[in-house]
Amino acid sequence: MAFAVILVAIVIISVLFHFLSPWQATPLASNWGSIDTTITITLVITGIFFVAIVLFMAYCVYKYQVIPGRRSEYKPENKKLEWWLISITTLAICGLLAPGLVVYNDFVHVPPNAVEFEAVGEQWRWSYRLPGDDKKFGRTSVRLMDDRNSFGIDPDDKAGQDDILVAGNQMHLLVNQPTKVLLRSKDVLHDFYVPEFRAKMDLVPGQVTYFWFTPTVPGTFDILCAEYCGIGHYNMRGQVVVDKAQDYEEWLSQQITFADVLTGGTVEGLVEQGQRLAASRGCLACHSIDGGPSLGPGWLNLSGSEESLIDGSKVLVDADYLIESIVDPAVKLVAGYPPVMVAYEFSDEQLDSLVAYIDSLSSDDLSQPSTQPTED
Ligand SMILES: [Cu+2]
Repeated sequence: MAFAVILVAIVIISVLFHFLSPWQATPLASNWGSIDTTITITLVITGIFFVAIVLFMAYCVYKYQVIPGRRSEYKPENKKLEWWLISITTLAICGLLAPGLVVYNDFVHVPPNAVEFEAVGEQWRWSYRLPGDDKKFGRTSVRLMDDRNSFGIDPDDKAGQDDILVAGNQMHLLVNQPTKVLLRSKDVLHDFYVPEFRAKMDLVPGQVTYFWFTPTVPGTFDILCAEYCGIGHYNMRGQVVVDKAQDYEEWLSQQITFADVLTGGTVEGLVEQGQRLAASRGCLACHSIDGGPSLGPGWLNLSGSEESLIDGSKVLVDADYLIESIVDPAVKLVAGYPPVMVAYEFSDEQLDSLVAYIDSLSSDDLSQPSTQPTED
């Protein structure tokens, strides 16, 4: 009897939790209301089955409890009951599968007026490319990837010259513009997910995957990696900023093309070089620059401070210490952080630029005024 009561209580609490829970989906900001409908259909069908099966169990536990002297009946087959069960289950499974197939068909059939952008994932950051005026992406190859060409664009392909390479982890999109996103991974499986758009797709090394959506609400939305991809996975965040036309054009005019990068048209100082390097080599996945929590020591006001090491000693953070920590991170381990950083290989010039960038994030550093990263 007690077990039957517990089963009924589980049903009541589950249903109440579903309706009263504060963890509901965020407001929809794309055209994919049909994905919400599919999820609702799935929840209703599985919900009805859950309630019916658990209540039936409770009924049986109560009705058929052990009574001395009562014997169970032997009924090897019940054709009528079997047909009922097969029919209802078949209908329910069709109801679960069919709407998903219809919506997925829409999801991968891109409308002809869609514009394209590319999102590239790697441990543990996002970067983005636009096709430029010719609306065609340049060819890419993993063999061509290096610090200056992190997308691996073929310099001999004319279509790649005007490709726009977005600096930083923020991508801007035009509101109400159907948009196709092409996805590439440089290392392991990742997954591009913007919860407000309801849309997500895996990034598979060696393949280009895609889907489309129309952002319908201006604003800033987080891009999450929704496929576990290593220790920095939780921090693999990007942002989509959905702009109205004027803001979008203004942002677009500030971006650089692949040709600019090739010709060194954007002459950058040591700090800017370090900032680009830190972003392109994934340093910022584990080192915050805004004082927020991170997997490794944050870089805000790091230079000139004192760090406590795991052996209890202290060390002054200067250029020598920073360089040593980059090329041989196991030598001096800072207390309170897991020893997960691997050794990095950089040229002397690159190391100097990284140190200059870290220095520039310290407020008492007077030699590099106004070089804070302009992230908004
Ligand atoms: Cu990832």
